[in-house]
Amino acid sequence: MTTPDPVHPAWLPPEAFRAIGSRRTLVLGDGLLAGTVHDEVADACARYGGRVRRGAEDGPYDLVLALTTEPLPGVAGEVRPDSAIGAEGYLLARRDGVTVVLADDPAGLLYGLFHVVRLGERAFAGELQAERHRPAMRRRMLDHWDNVDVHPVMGQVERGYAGGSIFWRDGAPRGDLARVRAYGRLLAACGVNAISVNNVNVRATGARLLTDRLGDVAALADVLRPYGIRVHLSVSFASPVVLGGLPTADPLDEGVRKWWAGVTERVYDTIPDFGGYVVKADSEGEPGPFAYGRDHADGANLLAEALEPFGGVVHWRAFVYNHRQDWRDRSTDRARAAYDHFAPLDGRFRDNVILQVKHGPVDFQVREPVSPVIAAMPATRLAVELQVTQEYTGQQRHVCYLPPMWREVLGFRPWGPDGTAVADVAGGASGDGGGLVAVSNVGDDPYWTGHPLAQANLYAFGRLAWAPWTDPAAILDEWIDLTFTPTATGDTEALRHTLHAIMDGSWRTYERYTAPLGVGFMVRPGHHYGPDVDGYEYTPWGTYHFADRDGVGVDRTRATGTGFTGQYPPPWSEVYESLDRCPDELLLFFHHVPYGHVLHSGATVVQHIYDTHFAGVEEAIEARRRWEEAAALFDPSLHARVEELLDEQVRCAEEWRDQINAYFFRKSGVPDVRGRRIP
Ligand code: GCV
Repeated sequence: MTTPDPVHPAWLPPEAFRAIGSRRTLVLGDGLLAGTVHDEVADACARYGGRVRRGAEDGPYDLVLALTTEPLPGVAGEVRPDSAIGAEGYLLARRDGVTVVLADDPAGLLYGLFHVVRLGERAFAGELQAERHRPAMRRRMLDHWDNVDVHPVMGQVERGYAGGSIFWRDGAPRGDLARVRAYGRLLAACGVNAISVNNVNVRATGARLLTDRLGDVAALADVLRPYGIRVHLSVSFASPVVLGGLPTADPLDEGVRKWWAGVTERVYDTIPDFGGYVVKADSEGEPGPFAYGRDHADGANLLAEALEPFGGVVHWRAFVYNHRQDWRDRSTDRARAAYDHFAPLDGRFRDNVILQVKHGPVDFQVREPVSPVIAAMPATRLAVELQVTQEYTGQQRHVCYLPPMWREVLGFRPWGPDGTAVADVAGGASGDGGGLVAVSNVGDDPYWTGHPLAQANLYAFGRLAWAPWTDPAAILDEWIDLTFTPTATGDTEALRHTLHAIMDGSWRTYERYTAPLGVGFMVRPGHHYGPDVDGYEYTPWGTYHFADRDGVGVDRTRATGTGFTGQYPPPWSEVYESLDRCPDELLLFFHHVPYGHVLHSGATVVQHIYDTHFAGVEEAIEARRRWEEAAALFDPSLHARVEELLDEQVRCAEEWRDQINAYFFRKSGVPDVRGRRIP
């Protein structure tokens, strides 16, 4: 593969700071993050000839970035608001030739600075009425599934498609803190303010990060702190036993409570702004409270109690299901599991527990309904978990711009059109909800994300966590402008056109050539890349499609199936229950239907399968053509890398098309009405 030299700057190339760097800037305010703002501007000025001052001095200035606690000179004083701007927020205005960013706290100044970076020259033109910006989610977090030791099957990064970890290598810190700092800077620029630094499947050395290897975590926290990013740690529920030598990890045992309290106190002695713990318990073999006859509220509250004196939180994952199922037992339904385990516990979690719920009821498939847990726990703080790493969406070998899917999830209204949206549940009524969390897609690859265009997913996650109602195409524009400005040829419009043509619809393209109509999981077992229709069909993991010679899909109705539809409030409990009203794209998630069933689109199920698979491949081929045609617009090594990956995408899409179409043709015996060749 072609590689850039050295690490790709992603959405913060030096040119992104040209407009600021050529101007006169005043930074007013104390504290670490205000210092970061000053240093960012100073670096830009050193490159582009502007100047920056810190502390009141005579102007004139083109840009003033100031805390509202400071005496504000000139225009900054004039635009000072009467009411609080709020945590991490900022006010942006331009008057009489001066651009002003005001914030109540230094984090707000930092986010305001990056807003000015996004605007570029536009930040210094005309007038701008004061605009207030505040994050919709207080917590905007990335989880790293980075193993500290190399796992024999999962490697250094579980479900990582961008090389090794930027934090760990072979059981030790990787030691490249400059890279970690650069990562923190990129995250701050898109609005992320927390990361957890090790895999939720906590193993060997990963577990010890909590105790004797805590210094390794502190080193990461030190370089991320100047960018407003708090560090969290995945911990093993069995830690009192495996690290502390206690005979039990029972959450109601006094010795266990004391152990967690002591360990947590030491964590905060070392890392005073530590964010908290992330826990995967009683899930896919990880230890948890069930071993002691306790439930998830008992387990989560144990850790929450230890964290509470220090303001820390526990992210307790709701990804709990039976992974030892028997396909013959049609009453056990993996989709039901999270709700069945957690909904009855609503109201029992301490205030500093955040229940982290995957956005769909199964596992990050290309299409799933929104998890019913999100609407079932009004007395619990919920975080919604997304997957930026493309485990089931092309593994960063395929272009798959995910924000259109995330935007649908965040905009979904579980209680119907007049009810609250998922984004509001995660944001919380008083702004203190659990927020948005995602599994990171970053590794030590020179482009950060393996596929250079997968950078856009990371950028967009942060932007949607800040402002969930933003149009994904507008976020893509931001990312394009920052990342590719100026273009190799100066033809920005053509470049923008090319990337929109390839990326805007790429999630739907991926859906078309992979598993149809929401049925999910037709991937190869284990690594999950490429098609294998029956790969999981008879395994214990509980991810079945039930295709036979007559039909396909999972009957999750109350009338005749697993009853999963009953986990939704109305109107969705009724919409999903009804064969007539269920949206086409989720039909096979909720219903088992004959191949001749006619969709709202007018096509039969089996014809829809054929049509979408042929169309999806055509779209992938067209994306490759567009990319080839645009060679002159991009840096040659980036262009070459994406071109190789698009070849693989087309190959893999054809493989999906042929396997899926052949499978359903052979099962159903129904020929394609258009007479195309099906192997
Ligand atoms: C970290 C899926 C993935 C696992 C992952 C798990 C989880 O099952 O395949 O690799 O484990 O989700 O979210 O915990």
